[in-house]
Amino acid sequence: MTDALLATLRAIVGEHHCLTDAALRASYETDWTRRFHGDALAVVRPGSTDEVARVLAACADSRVGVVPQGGNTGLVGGSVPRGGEIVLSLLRLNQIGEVDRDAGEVTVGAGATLALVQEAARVAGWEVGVDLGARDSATIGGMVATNAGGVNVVRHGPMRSRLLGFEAVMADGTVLGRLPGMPKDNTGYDLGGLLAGSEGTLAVITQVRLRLVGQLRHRAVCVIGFADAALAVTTAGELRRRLGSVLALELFTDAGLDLVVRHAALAVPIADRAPVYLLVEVASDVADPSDGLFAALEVLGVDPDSVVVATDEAGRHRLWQLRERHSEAINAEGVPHKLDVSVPADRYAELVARSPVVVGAVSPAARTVVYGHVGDGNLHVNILGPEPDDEEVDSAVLELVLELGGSVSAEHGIGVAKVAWLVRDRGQETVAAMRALKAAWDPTGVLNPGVLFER
Ligand code: FAD
Ligand code: 2HG
Ligand code: ZN
Repeated sequence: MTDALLATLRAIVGEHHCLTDAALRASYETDWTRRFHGDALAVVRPGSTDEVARVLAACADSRVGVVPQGGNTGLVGGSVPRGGEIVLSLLRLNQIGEVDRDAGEVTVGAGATLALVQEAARVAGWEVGVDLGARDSATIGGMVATNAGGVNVVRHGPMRSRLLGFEAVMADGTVLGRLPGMPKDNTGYDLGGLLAGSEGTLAVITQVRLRLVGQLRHRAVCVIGFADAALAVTTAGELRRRLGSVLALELFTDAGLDLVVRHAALAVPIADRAPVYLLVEVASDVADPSDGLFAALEVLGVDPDSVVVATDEAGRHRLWQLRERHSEAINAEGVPHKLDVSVPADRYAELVARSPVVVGAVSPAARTVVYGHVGDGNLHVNILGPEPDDEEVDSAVLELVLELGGSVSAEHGIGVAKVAWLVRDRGQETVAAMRALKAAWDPTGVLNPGVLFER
């Protein structure tokens, strides 16, 4: 049966795009953190929507699981096989259509990387409106599938807000969607919105129409040092309330900065080190927004000596590196446990303070490094030390998050890492409604088995 399926898949995508050799499969089988890994029956790389449809129909007929994969930068184990599935790589669907300059819209293949789509949008005088550190590898299809967030959610919302139209293939090979799609379209259920965040469990996204945002040419970035997270959170909230120009509000700690400096070999342009830092980016299309930022900081009583500012591109990039390179610095130290969570704004500082405490209580030798998108209540709790399959520290942090009224996944998704927590977070009734959707869209359960729901 397996041989027959492989022969069918080779006939659909061609010999060179059906990889069964272990060495060729390897990079598709392990996730970015190295915490999640599994063997695939084969890695299949279709070159068109029609090929995706035929591959899916063949796999559904054979009851063989399919793991859709874009850039494989996901952090919850949803993009790599668990054992014996087909990895369906969408990277060849990487076409980028012409940007409609008047409408500010573009249609792109699921496998186009964020960085290339950002470039195409910029050349046409627009911006994607979503940005994240994995931009060179993360694909638009993967970003829709995870409803990716990133650093500009506070201004433009997550990936779902950028989605105008889509094309996707259901488990049985049926192609559905509407392209180009329109900003206003109330013809029944918002299926594109449903696919955003579905993590490859409902359908395989093949094309996406994005609604772009206007370019913000005048920008300033500053990093402010604080004695504790509570002060940083209050300042972030005040800046959001006072300044329409806020584009990013990010938090990191001195322990994280130490790691970044060590591994990324960066000079730190901060004279007075502090326990906690707030990175603020302001941006405007009409005028330099830094005057407004300085005025707001003064009103808030922020000590000017605790602030480092950059308005030129190189300087802004230097400051962003201090925040953006946390993930790679942590990866260089070991295989991390990553808890991407969010809590209501008034519990954020408590989460920052208590995360290392609850981790230390169950694993005294573990190291906890926190950073995140404070403007969205989103904290990334990274833990180094415990073995990859030792879940004690994960449980300690997620219990704390639920106690604080938060979400066990803010932007990375549930994947396989947090399946045990979905019911705890959303409740039996909601998860039953989700399972009903899954059963209707994928009755044989071949799409990303083991992701989102407990088997
Ligand atoms: P993959 O990792 O390949 O897949 C992710 C999930 O989507 C899997 O479940 C997969 O099955 C499914 N999938 C992929 N493509 C498709 C498709 N075409 N159709 C259906 N399902 C599909 N995430 C954030 O939200 N915000 C951040 O700020 C952020 N920063 C990051 C920084 C770094 C350094 C790294 C390594 C990751 C970061 N991420 C961030 C996580 C990751 O980049 C995002 O989750 C991204 O959306 C994944 O895109 P991908 O193409 O790599 O998808
Ligand atoms: C970020 O905001 C990403 O940098 C990655 O979402 C978070 O590494 C992480 O835990
Ligand atoms: Zn993030």
